[in-house]
This record gives sequence, structure tokens and C-alpha cells, in this order.
Amino acid sequence: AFAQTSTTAATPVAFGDLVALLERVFLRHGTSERVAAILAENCASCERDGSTSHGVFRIPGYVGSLKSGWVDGRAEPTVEEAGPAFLRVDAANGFAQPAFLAARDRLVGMARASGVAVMAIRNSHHFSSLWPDVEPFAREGLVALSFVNSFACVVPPGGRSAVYGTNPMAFATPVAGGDPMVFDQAASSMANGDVRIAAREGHSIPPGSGVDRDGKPTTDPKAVLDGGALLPFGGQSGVHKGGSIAFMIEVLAAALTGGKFSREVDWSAHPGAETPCTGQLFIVIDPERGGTGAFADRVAGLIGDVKEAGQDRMPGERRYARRARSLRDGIPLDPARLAELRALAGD
Ligand code: NDP
Ligand code: PYC
Repeated sequence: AFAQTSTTAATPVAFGDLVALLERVFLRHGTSERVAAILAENCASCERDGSTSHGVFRIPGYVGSLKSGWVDGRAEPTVEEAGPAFLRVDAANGFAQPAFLAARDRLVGMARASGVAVMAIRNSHHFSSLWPDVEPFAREGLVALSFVNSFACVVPPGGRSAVYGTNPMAFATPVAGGDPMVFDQAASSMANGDVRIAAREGHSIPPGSGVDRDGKPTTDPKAVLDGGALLPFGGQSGVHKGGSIAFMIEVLAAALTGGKFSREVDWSAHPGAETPCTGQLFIVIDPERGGTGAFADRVAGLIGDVKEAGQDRMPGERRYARRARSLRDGIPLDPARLAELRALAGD
């Protein structure tokens, strides 16, 4: 695992240099060139945008999964048409993003032809944020939703054992005259990655986030990770709402795709593995089929109303600001972490 965050000043790294470094890490640990290029770009993008729970922090986990033989870094996905607007993709125990990108153009073509299209991916390892998957659709004028389930680490409301994964969902829509509005959020009180970062850095987690191994509320991230669990999002008055979203995501990302439920992920024979092998669903819609002729303008107007009402920012705006800063000044990386990445790359 990575060392503690050092107090030394961060080293700025250009986006392209980080992509190249991560690509070398993936290649050195057995992926194909195509998979290395896709995962490196994806992970560097997370770091660039400040999605740190799924940035370079995740590299040892990717490497652990590859080294243990849990994931196939050279998998060749297969794509079949289940209908005129329904693609089924078998990731063949490979990473989700290469499987998704193998059929993405067909999905866009189907959405443009039919107004809506679905892609159901199974046997796929998703270990990243979802926004990189959906944001580009909105830049092409499409509305996109995606759902992924992960591994059992979230108890249902009132429950005693973990059934759900942290189960993220993401939504992206075009906005006239601006960047797409994208939200990307776990169905749990926090992402497992953030709990691990809190444990590593010695911080507590907010009250109401999780329970220990006896089911008692705790703010100790280590207790959550050591036999405890997270709670669905929603807080004291609405944890059942997060529980229903987590349930829906198990249904859409696993039951519907043929992927494993979070509870069925069993990597016990692969010590070091960290990437859950489950499923992912995409729903892509051509908003022009709504017939208003003014979809993106209406969305922009709604955002204006939301801000005028007092919300200081929309989801995605923090990322876009961070992206601009990273592209201008370099991505700030802890020097110790950068050294570890270089060692993993064999530099
Ligand atoms: P956050 O709670 O950090 O953010 C969720 C969303 O809310 C983001 O779109 C964020 O936008 C937005 N947001 C946050 N604060 C505000 C605010 N004050 N006002 C308006 N919008 C706000 O995300 P999570 O911790 O739930 O998830 C983190 C990441 O972990 C996600 O990228 C998710 O995909 C990933 N994840 C992946 C899993 C997997 O299995 N692959 C499992 C679980 C999580 P912004 O980004 O601009 O701040
Ligand atoms: O942060 O919860 C998480 C997570 C699970 C799988 C990948 N990320």
C-alpha cells in the first residue's frame, strides 16, 4: 500500500506525463496495451479532477488484482445485440472501461437511431469513478445514466450484515452554453475509498456513516473496515431512501446484466485482489426526441433557477475547476507517492 501522505510540498505532474507513467505501471503488471492506455487515462483523469478516492490511490489495488490473477488485464470483451437498442457486453473478467469502450460507438448509434439505448455489461471490474464514463455522452448532446455495483460493505437499513456495495450512479446532461451537469455519487454514506483514506490518514468519519462489527454506530474508519460496514446515504431521517437506491443499483447493474451481486463477490482465493467483479448498466437518451427543440436551454435555465434560489454550485463544477487548475499548473502529487508509482512502473 502507499505510504502516509508526506508533509513535503506536492510535485506538479503534467497530465500527459501521469498518463504515460500509469500506462507503464499497467503494462508492467500484465495488461494489454489497449487496456493500459484506457485505465491510465481514466485514473489520471480522476487525479486531475480531484476525484482522489479513485485516482492514483487506487493503483496498488489495480496491481494487487492483476498480480493475484483475479482480473484478466488482457481480456477481450464480446458484444452482442439483444435488440435494436440493447447491447449485451461480456467483459470476460476484464476491466469495465475497455469493455464499455469496445461497444460505445454502437451504443451512441443506437441511441441516435432509436432515441434511447441500453448497454448491459457483465463480468466486469470497475474500480474507478463513473463520471469519466458518462460526461463525454453529454458533450455529444446525449443524456446518460450509469450504475455499477461493487462488493458487500454496506448494510441495509436496520440490517446486521453487509448486502450492498457502495453502488455508485452517475447522470450527465448537456447544458446550453456550458459544461455538462454531471453528478456521480455512491449509494452509501461515503465511498469505501474515502473510508480507507480516512483510516490511512488517521481521521474519523462523520457520525451516521457506518457501524462496527457489532453493528454499533462508529466514527472510526478502521472499525468500519475491520468487520463493520457503511450505511446507505440519507442520514438519520432517510437511510431507507439510500437503501432503496442501493437495491435498485444491484438490480440494474447485476440482476439485469448477468453480473454478480455485490454479496456474491468472492476474492478470498486471490489475496491482494481489490477490484470487484460485478456489472454495469448504461442508459443513453437522445433528448431531442422529447420534441421540445430547446432541451439544453431549458436545463441551463433550471440551473440558473437553482443557483438563484441559493445553491452555490452544481455537481461537477468543483471537478471542472480542479481540472482547469491541474491542466494549467500540473496535478499535485505527494512526492513519496510519485516515487512509489515510479517504482511500480520499474522506472
Ligand atoms: P461525493 O459525495 O464526493 O460527490 C457526489 C456528487 O455530489 C458529485 O457529483 C459532487 O460533485 C457533488 N457534490 C459534492 N458536494 C457538493 C456540493 N456542496 N454542492 C453540489 N454538489 C456537490 O461522491 P461519493 O463519495 O459518493 O463518491 C465518490 C466517487 O467514488 C464517485 O466518483 C463514485 O463513482 C466513486 N465510487 C465508485 C465505486 C465503484 O464501484 N467503482 C463505488 C463507490 C463510489 P463534484 O465532483 O464536482 O464535487
Ligand atoms: O470507493 O466504494 C468505493 C469503491 C468500491 C469499488 C471501487 N470503489
